[in-house]
Amino acid sequence: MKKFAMIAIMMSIASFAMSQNFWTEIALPDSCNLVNIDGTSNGNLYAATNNGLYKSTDNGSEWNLTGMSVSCGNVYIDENDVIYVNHGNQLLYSSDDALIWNTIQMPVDRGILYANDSVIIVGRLNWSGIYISHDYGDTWTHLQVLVSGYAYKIYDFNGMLILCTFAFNGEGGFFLSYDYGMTWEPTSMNQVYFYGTGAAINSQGVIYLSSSDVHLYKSDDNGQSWQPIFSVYPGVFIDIMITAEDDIYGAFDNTFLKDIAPFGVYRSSDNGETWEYINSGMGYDINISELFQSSNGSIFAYRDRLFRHLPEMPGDANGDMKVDVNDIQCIISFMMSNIESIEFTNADVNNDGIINILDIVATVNLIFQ
Ligand SMILES: [Ca+2]
Ligand SMILES: [Ca+2]
Repeated sequence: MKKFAMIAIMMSIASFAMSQNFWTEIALPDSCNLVNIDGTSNGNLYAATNNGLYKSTDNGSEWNLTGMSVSCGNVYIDENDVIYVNHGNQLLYSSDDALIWNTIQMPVDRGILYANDSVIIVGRLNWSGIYISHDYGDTWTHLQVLVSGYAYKIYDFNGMLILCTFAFNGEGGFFLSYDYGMTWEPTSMNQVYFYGTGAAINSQGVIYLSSSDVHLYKSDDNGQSWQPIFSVYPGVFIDIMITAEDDIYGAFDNTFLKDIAPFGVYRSSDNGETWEYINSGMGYDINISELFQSSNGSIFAYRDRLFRHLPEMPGDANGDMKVDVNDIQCIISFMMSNIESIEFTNADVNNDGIINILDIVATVNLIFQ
């Protein structure tokens, strides 16, 4: 207690001012190469890496290795919170938050694209077709919907599946399925040397597609017709995401080198007509290939490095979406060393642009409110 009082006195004369950043970088576990992140409806996050599957229960601030300690191709979590991870030609799944795992033999050494109650589709980054099973892997059907492209991602928008494929010496683009993957039909965006990279749907049911073309495409009739959006478009988005407020986020990396705009994240608040570069806290020319929004509304952007943007919660200095004693510890660490990452806007509880002892007092008040 005496020590704490000393620290408090020291800190009362020191304070740290900083402008508000949109992004906070999150440290990944040592020597991990991140493949992708997905989350369950309770807010837990899972990261597939070369070292295994990591879990975060505090909104990404800390990651711990699960029992799945083999290299993971990618992680996919379905709408029933069943977690799927692939390792070689094994597909492993858990229905209890990654405690117990079951094994499915896949017909290919490739990642998972899609799962729901009765359907599993595998063959991510596989150019000889995708495979579908209705019996948890006892039997597989080979769907040669794309003989010259890489299947990259599948999105499910109210029962319409969108398959994004990368051209591979041939045709790439988007395929649609209205029967949960049994049959697929090409769209008007299927061409040679064409990459379908991402899809997202807004609150009005309008679907947006990102591609290697110079435009986004959108459909307001559930995929029956598509219109290019001729916008001041900064580059080729490798992923897009739409928030509940209908802000569109685009991830831009150096996969397509014809682009000259800075790499990173862009945002449009006018349905894709104009875009702004969202890089504060991230820097310039950071390659971002994936965007993800957790069930509590936090936005994550990553490729080699992981960044997070939080919904505001005054007092939540460490960004775990709770206000407790750990946030006071976080503010103290930040003030003492100025090294610990901090959610500045949340930590600046009294909103005066600096982090000091007054914010610790205000945080204590929030905890005991
Ligand atoms: Ca917190
Ligand atoms: Ca303050």
